Amino acid sequence: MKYVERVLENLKKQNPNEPEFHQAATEILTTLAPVVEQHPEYEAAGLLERLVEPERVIMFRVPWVDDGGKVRVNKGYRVQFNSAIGPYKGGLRFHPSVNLSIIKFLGLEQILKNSLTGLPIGGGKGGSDFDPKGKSDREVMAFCQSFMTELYRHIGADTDVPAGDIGVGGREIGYLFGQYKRIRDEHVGVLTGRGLSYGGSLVRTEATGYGLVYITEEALKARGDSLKGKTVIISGSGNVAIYACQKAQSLGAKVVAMYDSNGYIYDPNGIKLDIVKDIKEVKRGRIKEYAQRVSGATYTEGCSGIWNIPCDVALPCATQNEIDENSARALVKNGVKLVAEGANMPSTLEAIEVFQKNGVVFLPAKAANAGGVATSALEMAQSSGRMFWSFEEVDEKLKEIMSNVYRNIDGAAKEYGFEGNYVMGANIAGFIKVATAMMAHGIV
Ligand code: NDP
Ligand code: 2IT
Repeated sequence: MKYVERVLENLKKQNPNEPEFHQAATEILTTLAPVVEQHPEYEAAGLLERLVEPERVIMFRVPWVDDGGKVRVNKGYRVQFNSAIGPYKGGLRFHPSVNLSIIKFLGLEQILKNSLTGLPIGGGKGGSDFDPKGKSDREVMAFCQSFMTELYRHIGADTDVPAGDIGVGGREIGYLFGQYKRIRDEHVGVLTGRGLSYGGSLVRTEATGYGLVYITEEALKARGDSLKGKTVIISGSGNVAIYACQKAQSLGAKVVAMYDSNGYIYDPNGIKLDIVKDIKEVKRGRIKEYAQRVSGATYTEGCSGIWNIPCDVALPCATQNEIDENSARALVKNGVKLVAEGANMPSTLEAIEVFQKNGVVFLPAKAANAGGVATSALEMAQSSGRMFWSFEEVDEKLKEIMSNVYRNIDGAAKEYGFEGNYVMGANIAGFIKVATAMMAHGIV
């Protein structure tokens, strides 16, 4: 049996009941075969076995008191996956579906994504099964303070730097930072996505969505095309979706549909983003309200129907496995030209195959959404340098990073004989830097 197959089989045996982790590992390991065949020293050094085993997994109890005086207990996680090229870096997700499998798939993806940014950041991820939806600000604060009261001992500006992800935005980062600072008596860059008044970076809020659209435009440009005049579908209506929509619109695309976890809106005249922002960012409400406020727009209960809407470009920006094989077939049938993943692992393995077999340009998450964590690394740089860069400066760096990511994944795909296969290109290009660093460090 080949090295990658053996490692994958062992991983499944040693980590049963972790389907999302198996899925991410399968996608990554199967594409690395051509590289490890060229480098027999990797197998001798047990490199892949070490890559797929987190350096450290922290699980903890998070007790807090709700507004009714009732004691609640949630699970807290931080998976410190790989620190070969820099301190652990990756978001925290607060969502009722969070479990160890989900945090491990996100952490594994993060290692290669962070490597692709070209910046010195290792891979980590964390979170909780806490659901911020419907909670008061005081309840969210109580939860965040309790979460940080355990987490603080495991993180640090040069050790592990968490940030946001699903359910963790500016409000949560503020409460988490406040508690860290109180316990440690240190005002340092221990979290990114901080507010601008206490060490945050301009563009971090917009970065993932903007970066996604920058790399999309880059891929279209390489094909003599652009987003101008394209019909676009964006799933989700959170941080990534909103700023992807804003940038796509500013480049002349027409975004016609978005969703939240209850259902989707379709607006053939083009989404009015200020209304989505008011509903989702200001009121923390439901996207359904959009159809009541905008004439000509419709709301449909349930999410998967969104992929039946004809479009040129699809930007899944909500969550894992939101595009399955059938949804991918519907997109292809309706003539989709490009799919770029704003969310982490939004396409199933079967969906990716459908896109690739039908000539759809497919930009995988670890490349396409790397702009968020890249800008987090720029926030870290500003923190340690005690500097503050202008919006234009950060945005320019983000653009350059995304263009380099595209060039690297395109180049790696070509070099290994898989031109246009950006899953191969992204995994290989991300892996090589991490592997080189791990080999230099010896067996650790
Ligand atoms: P937000 O919490 O801001 O938004 C998440 C959006 O996705 C919401 O509209 C939410 O709907 C929807 N959603 C969440 N879970 C589901 C589900 N199970 N089914 C349908 N819809 C769902 O998160 P972000 O925008 O930050 O993150 C979105 C994706 O992007 C995630 O996959 C995340 O890992 C990834 N990502 C985020 C980065 C960042 O910088 N924030 C960076 C790179 C990737 P509702 O409002 O109903 O909950
Ligand atoms: O998935 C991701 O890359 C993020 N949620 C952002 C992580 C970060 O550290 O900015």
